[in-house]
Amino acid sequence: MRPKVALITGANGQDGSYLSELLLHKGYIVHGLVRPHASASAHSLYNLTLARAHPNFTLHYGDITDMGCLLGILQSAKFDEIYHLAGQSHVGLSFSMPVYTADATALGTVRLLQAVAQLNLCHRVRFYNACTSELYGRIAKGEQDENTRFYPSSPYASAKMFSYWITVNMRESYGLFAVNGILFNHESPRRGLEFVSRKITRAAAGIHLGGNEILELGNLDARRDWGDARDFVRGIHMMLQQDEPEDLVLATGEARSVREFAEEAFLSIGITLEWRGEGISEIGRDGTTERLLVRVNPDLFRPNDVPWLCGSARRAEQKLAWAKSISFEELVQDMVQNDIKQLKSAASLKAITPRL
Ligand code: GDR
Repeated sequence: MRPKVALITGANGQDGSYLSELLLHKGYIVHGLVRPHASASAHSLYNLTLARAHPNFTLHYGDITDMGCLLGILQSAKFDEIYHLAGQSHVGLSFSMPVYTADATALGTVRLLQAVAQLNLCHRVRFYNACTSELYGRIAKGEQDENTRFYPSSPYASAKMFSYWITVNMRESYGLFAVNGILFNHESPRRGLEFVSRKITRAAAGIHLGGNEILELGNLDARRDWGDARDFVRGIHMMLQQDEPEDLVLATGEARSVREFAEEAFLSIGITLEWRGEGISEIGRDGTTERLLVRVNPDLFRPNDVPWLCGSARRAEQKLAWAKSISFEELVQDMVQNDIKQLKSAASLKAITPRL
């Protein structure tokens, strides 16, 4: 039987790199689309290593804002599945780059879908669109699922809203097997350092190794449903194996605050944070030494932040037999331990380099 061929846009990101590995493991031929200037970032190294080491992985340099490039890639192989993960994915940054966010995240999706339609691939390929819990926005309360009202509260969420509906629209208009995965936050040791989870675990790791940094954070009270990216990537693949396309939520059903995330990360290295308000700052101290470890920086607050997100993945559990396998505590510990390892090897590299 011919192996399945998949295209992953944004293959250099956290999800793209795990998904590349998962599909290769399942015997797929995988093509990854990566922006040329993204290739220097740490997590894209996984893909560059893959590209060099795995005969079934092909790396394409290109951009989701370039229609010609998308048409060229879609014609370069007989794709069975397209996983569209590319876009500007930082919610905070989208407030200062709304036009670019719309171009990459909203128009990027319609460009790719239009390329699929133009090449008459609607009845050949299956299409996954990476959607987000941010669609529920600032009015979200209790648990959110596939039937909860959307209220996008950032340029990022508004762009994703468009990508959500254009995906539904292509499914209904042209019979494309297209699915929106509404994924709540999902983290891992490969998470970008610009997201709060990794920012926290990296700082905790540095402090554990004797660093004297102070971790600066924005809104400590925002609550998110934090799952593990490796669990979620399994779910993404399952979504394209459904008999009929259906948009599904992946989540853990547990909401924790940024403050709780920080507490858990520091606890994993034996530090209990004690929070004390001091003017506009809130300070977390190491209970034993009274050292200042965490400070609130008002500049890191977003113009509009989503206070609460907590998902119900009951439909995905039912339909796909998907289940999370990693707990919040295990995830945080894993991230901190990986950051400790990374920092140690970076330090040993630095120590070795001058002598080489
Ligand atoms: P989010 O993730 O916006 O939920 O989007 P992020 O980790 O950026 O923020 C989570 C919450 O933490 C608060 N916060 C901070 N955030 C960052 N980045 N840096 C800080 O210093 C900081 N301090 C507090 C934020 O205000 C927010 O409330 C992620 C992305 O991966 C999206 O692409 C994806 O769609 C959603 O998750 C699901």
